[in-house]
Amino acid sequence: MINRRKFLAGAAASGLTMPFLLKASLAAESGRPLPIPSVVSLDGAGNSIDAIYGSHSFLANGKTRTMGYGQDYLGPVLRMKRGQTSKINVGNKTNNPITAHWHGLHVPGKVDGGPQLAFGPGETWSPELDIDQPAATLWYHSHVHGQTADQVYAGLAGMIIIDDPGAGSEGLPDTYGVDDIPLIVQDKAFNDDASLLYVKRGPSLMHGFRAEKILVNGAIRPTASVPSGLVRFRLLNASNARIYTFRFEDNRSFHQVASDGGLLGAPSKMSSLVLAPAERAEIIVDFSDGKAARLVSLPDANNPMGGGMMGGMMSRMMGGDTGEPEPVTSNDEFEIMSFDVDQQKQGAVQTLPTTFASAPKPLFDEPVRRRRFELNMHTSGGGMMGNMGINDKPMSMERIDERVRLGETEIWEVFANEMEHPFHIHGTSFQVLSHNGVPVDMATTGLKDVFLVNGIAELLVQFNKPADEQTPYMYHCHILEHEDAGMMGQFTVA
Ligand SMILES: [Cu+2]
Repeated sequence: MINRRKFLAGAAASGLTMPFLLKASLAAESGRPLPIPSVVSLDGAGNSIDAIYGSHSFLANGKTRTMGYGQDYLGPVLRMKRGQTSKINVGNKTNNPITAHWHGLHVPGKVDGGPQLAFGPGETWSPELDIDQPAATLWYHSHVHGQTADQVYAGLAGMIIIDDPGAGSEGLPDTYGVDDIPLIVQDKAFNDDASLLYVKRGPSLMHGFRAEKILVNGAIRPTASVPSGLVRFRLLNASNARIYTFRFEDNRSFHQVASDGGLLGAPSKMSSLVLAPAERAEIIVDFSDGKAARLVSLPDANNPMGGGMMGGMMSRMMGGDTGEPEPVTSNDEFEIMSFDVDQQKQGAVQTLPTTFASAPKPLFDEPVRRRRFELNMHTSGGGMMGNMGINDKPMSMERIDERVRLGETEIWEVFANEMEHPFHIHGTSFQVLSHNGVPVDMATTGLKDVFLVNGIAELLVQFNKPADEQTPYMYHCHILEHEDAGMMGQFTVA
């Protein structure tokens, strides 16, 4: 079988893509030092971040108009402490409604930042967030219905770190920016004038928008300098649609220590890691051998039209598709970023802990109910290019789809056919019971708030915070083009 990657490589060799000179000049964009986002600790009052338009230098030859929370592109890392109330004022200095949704945070619907909480230009939203969950890596992003994909792509997103003062560091590297490093991974495309290229039609609507340039913390394929020893990376897939399959080019193993909802009970050894949009994973990588390393990813084959040459050709014929990142390995993997080891800097942690006592435990009761969610690429009544939806209904801001009882445990069955969909639920963390009938081990998966469904997944859920009809929670596909096209529903908790 000729796969799409090889077809594209062939096309490049025959001169069908961009001219060589342009390509050579673009190479200078990569290899810049990894930017480390600034940190805002929300442990007092008076913290403000405004959503703004910015101008950001992604490329060597021009500035790009972007959006950000309090900065040109993306936002600061927000640190919140378990047991405290985080207060923040989010201003809107853009020309459109925005929100700030705290993805993964267990807070009531009225402060969750979902689509019903959109606020207009010139307005300020000041939620108070009671932090009541284990240490974890979360994120925040705008969530305006129909505009989420555009606004997140432009830069309205950032990382959240929940600290648990009662649990301490658990023996893990925890010096921010030194051996505890956020990695916000995204893909982008640019027009010739350096403006962001974004399309939401054709294949970029059907499989989600994927692009050829890989950014980490807002820099194209950067290089990080790391100490000799164990380094913790907080990986966040903040891409609109791309699913990554990460691996180190030298095949070194690493350990996953945390998932969406916080620490695993023990480190889980692996040599590759799949991360769907909105998922997080904390991994520990051993750099004590002093060797430089490169993080790569397999191409994303999640495509309703199937992979292979026909899929690629169909995509091109329909328009609205962009290029794929340039492969750098014989497996067609592309580069995410690289790492140099600073031998002068000895890492603070040299030995991996064996267990994590503060890892969240599943605290679910016997499930009292099952609900079924079928993710639809087309809903009936909408014609050939009809809206996407869930249970044959496109998202409506005027309709409450489900009513859940506070504190009751349920099983949610999520069905995804045609392609894989990362299913996200607001307001809680859930346990994955099974995927296509095969039990899923929580020891390796952890508590989740996004799960990449390919077939049938059973999720054990319980909601312990309320959400009323005015400010319901959402469940939705986190391929943002699908979400905006209607693959989302609203539910109350009371
Ligand atoms: Cu989807």
